[in-house]
Amino acid sequence: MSSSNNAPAYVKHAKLKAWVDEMAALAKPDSIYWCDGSQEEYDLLCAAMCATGMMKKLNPAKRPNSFLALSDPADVARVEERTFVCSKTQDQAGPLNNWVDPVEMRATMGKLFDGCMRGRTMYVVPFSMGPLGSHIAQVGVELSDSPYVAVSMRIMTRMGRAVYDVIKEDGYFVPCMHSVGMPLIDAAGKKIDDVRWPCNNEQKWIVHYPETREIWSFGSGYGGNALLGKKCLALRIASVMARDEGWLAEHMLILGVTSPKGEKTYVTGAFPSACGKTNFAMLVPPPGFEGWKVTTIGEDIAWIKPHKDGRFYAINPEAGYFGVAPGTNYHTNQNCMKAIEADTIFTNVAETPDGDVWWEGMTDEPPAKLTDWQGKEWTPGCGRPAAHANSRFTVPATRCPSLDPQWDDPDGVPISAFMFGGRRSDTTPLVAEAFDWEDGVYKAATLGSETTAAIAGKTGVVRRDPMAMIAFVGYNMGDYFKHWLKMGKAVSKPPKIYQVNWFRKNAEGKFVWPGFGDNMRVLKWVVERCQGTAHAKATALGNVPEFDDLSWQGLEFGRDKFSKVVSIDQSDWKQELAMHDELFKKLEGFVPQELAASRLALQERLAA
Ligand code: O2Y
Ligand code: MN
Repeated sequence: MSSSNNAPAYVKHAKLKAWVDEMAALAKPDSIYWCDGSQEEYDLLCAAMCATGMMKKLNPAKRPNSFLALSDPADVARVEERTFVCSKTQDQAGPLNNWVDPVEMRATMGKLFDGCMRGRTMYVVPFSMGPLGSHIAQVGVELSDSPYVAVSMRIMTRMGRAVYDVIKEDGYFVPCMHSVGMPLIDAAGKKIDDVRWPCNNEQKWIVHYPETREIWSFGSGYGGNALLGKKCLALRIASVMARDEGWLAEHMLILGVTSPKGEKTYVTGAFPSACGKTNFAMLVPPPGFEGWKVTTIGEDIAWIKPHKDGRFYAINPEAGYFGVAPGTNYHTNQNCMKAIEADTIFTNVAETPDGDVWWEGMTDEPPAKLTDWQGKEWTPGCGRPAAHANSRFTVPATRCPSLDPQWDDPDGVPISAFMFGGRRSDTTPLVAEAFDWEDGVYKAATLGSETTAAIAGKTGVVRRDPMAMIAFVGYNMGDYFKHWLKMGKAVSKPPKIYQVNWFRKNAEGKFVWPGFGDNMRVLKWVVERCQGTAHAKATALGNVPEFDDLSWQGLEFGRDKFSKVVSIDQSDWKQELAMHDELFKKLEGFVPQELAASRLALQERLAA
């Protein structure tokens, strides 16, 4: 095994090299490869994976410079039940996180990682979450025995040699240790044959140590479990940094809206899974909105800091998109479809006979024949989905036609509004503006969304997902609410807070609101509210638009339909408040009293 004295001369960070040595001594890889992030390196790693069968090059005439990877059928999504926040005490992790004593967890990890990279290469992957050198950015270094992780990190983060110029000799970095958990040589020295997608289906552990800001991930090579810059660093560990340092690390898209007059307004949006977050981030304004433009800063995560001008400024810590393929098409998300026309790694989608990709919802008619996400022959009507419901594309942000010119600005962009949206067939209106910061935090904290079959196997069950962060807060959710309340006072001009719901249904079970590009009608109203030019009516739930407050050019949507998407039903809200109470019960002893007061005020407004 090599030691990190094979580190390139440009790596001057002694502590980093010592850590790499220590981890290599534990995991015992055959070799260590220091990623420089170059195009040549990316091409070589992809070619090597094509040679082993881990990836397949797609037809360059159809999908230039793009690849398809098919995972193990049991390694297809984040594993929330195997995700741990190992703070010193269980109360620090809170009732909504899995917790194991860090001393016990370190012993478990030590055993699992001992020799887990035998026969493999350990890749040293330096990355920056956020523009290189930005005061809002953070550096991480991931050690991984997966070349798929190395190339994906190059797309998803600012990965490579320039990161060492940021941390120089002793700069801070978050250590991220990852193994697929399948050595190629066993403890007795016997060789084990590799497989197309190595992983460990007996042992999967996604572990965070918030006090020491470390991440250890074992057993999975997929997405959020393995690309440790994303959910592990940019949300769970960053949420702890943000609490300690006075900022916000949020599961939010960031978009810019330019009006025909050229005024630019940035808003963020937090949405649980299956609420069309990527589509909203890349929205194309509908006919009738000529002169309006929506641009994308990010589609998943926002780091938001108070700025000296009294506003919050946000960056997207990522540099690429790891989006869900099924349902994406030129109608639902034209910008995204254009982005993934080239330079994309697809995972677990189906392959067409001519070497292109396909997934459910990509076209009205499925192709006559495909190879499905498990490599089996597929025909329409065969009874199986062609692509996995959580199949993904990994694509550089720079390919997105709606990319905002300031997406890479190290200072971030000023935020005027925070939008929180769930998928609700009833109860919550199309849009409601919070009366004040506390009311907004209450709305965000009690955010609920209905499950979909693709996500949960069961449709229509409302799950509470505070701030869309239930799976991503690296500490106690009650303390996170307190932090949010405090952050409202950290700036003199806090953003307005909105609750939105694109998914109201009528008595026949059909969606009433057209959604997609037509969400622009709500977005325009939000922007105009921020500018102080739009009217609203006060209701028990907040300030809502009246019919004439929204622009209806290009859409036939009468007052009748409008009243259906904004109506407030007393009995629905009785149930809703009871569900809020269930969440607060789970967090008993940790919920800030301001939220209890907001709960009471809401009940009184509803009764009035
Ligand atoms: O299943 C995974 O590993 C990915 S989950 C994911 C990916 C991109 C953006 N958001 C999410 C999420 O779960 O919120
Ligand atoms: Mn997400």
